[in-house]
Amino acid sequence: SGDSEPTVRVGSKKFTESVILGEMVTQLARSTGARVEHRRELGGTTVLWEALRRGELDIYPEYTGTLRQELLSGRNLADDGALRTALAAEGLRLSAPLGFNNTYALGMKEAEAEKLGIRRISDLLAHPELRFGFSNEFMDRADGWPALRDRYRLPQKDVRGLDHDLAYRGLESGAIQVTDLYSTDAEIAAYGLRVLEDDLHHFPVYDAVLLYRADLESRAPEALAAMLRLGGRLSEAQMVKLNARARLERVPEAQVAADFLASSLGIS
Ligand code: PBE
Repeated sequence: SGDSEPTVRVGSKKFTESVILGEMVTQLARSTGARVEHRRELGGTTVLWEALRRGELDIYPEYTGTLRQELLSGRNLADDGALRTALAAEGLRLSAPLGFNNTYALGMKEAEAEKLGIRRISDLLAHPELRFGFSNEFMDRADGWPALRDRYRLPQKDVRGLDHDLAYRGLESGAIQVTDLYSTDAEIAAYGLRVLEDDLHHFPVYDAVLLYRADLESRAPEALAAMLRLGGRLSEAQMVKLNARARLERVPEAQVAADFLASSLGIS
């Protein structure tokens, strides 16, 4: 790599929380003087994973459940050590958990769920006419719609894929009645949505982590140490608030990240 190559290449997935976390990591690495590039909203989970493995990225925010159920599915990686060992074989490492779980969940408008008597995902069996709209990635992930449908024997046929950021407006307009929520989305409270109980425990825990190439340890040790300071620093309530600033108040992700780093880690 020549002089024009940045030392650290950060990636983020195409949704707000991932971009905020990518910005935090970027700014932390920059605070050590490193040259850092953030490839924002690069794509879905598979795109980020492949770019990291090819060496086109050095680090991006990921979730433990996504590693276990989707990226490394089919192996028994239930305990932490097994997951870390499987990643090490790919030249990859995991940070400490950042401190929050962002799980998938199914959601409906509160009033509609109440009227139909739906509290649990199992309750959807009695309502085959409901219109489902799922984020595109959820439509074909190993932990997504096909597996959820099989687990619960859900009968719905009106099921479409859509951009996650459009799902909430779809619920508002009535175009769809059920969608996959990300549990740290600020819209859940803002739109008054009911989160259905996953009574058969389909979804695993999705602890947020940083996933990075092991070679960063020798290539950019100071930048890496700075980025790893994010471990344990974000509660679920905190992440929901940060998502709310970006999504509901339309504050740019870089600003949301900068304000958080200044107030929580004293970095400016
Ligand atoms: N998640 C839930 C997904 C999107 C929503 C955070 C586990 C992921 O990015 O893997």
